[in-house]
Order: sequence, then C-alpha cells, then structure tokens
Amino acid sequence: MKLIASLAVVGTAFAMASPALAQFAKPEDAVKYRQSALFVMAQHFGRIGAMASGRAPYDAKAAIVNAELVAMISKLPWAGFGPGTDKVTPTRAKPEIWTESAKFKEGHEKLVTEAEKLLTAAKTNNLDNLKVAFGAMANTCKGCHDSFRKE
Ligand code: ASC
Repeated sequence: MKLIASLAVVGTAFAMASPALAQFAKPEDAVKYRQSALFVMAQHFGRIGAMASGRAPYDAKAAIVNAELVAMISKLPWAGFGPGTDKVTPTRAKPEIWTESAKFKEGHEKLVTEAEKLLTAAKTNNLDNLKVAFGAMANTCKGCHDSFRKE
C-alpha cells in the first residue's frame, strides 16, 4: 500500500512537471508542433492585420472567422516548449525561454488574453475596435519575440 501510494505521488509529480513533453513522441515533434501552430496563427492574424492596415478591404465576417482561429490557436504553441525541447535545431527559440520560464509563461498567457480581446473586438463589427485590438496583440507578439526569439 505504501509503495502504491509512493508511486502515485511520484507519478503525479512527474505529470505536473512535464505535462507538455508527455504529449509528444519526441522533442522534434514538440518543436514541429510549436512552429506549425505559430505559423498557422500568424497566417490568420496576418489576414486581420491586412484589414486593420487597409491592405485588404474590411470584411467583418472574415475578421470574426480569423479571430476565432487566432483565439483557439493562441493556446497551442506553448505545450511545445517543454523541457528537453531547447536543444532541437533549427530553432529561433532563445535559451531564456527555459531560464526565465515565469516571464515566458506570463507572455504567452497575455497573448491568449489579447487574442480573446481581438475576437471580442471582431464581433463588434467595428473596424476601429478591430484596429485597437490588433495593435495590442501585435505588441504582445513583439514583446515576446524581442525577449525570446533570435533574429
Ligand atoms: C504578425 C506576425 C507576427 C506578429 C509580429 C508583431 O502578423 O506574423 O509574428 O504580427 O510581427 O510584431
């Protein structure tokens, strides 16, 4: 009984320490996953950006569809930055992601919040609201890129 209880404690601790990596067969998959998610998010965010900057005509329905995808996808990449995924190349991920993990977490949590605000703004069907929320989210993207992404 004692042994089972100890194993349960170890198992729980392990699950809490490495929830992210446990989802991937190998570190290379985690890196491919996070890069893919960031790429797809950037495509949909970029379509909103085109409307916000006037490079594309404002289409309220398209803005909502893209913002829904951005809000959903914004939650995904972070699971791919688990322990042991810092040594996989090629990557522009800086070591600070793992040495300043609290700051990194704060950044990606802020991104998810900004993405929700972007969706809320898109649903107002008002281009000015969309522009404001797009700018706020773009700044959040940039903040983390400045600290945690190599040029
Ligand atoms: C984008 C995109 C990013 C961010 C960033 C904002 O559209 O692909 O990575 O915005 O450039 O500063």
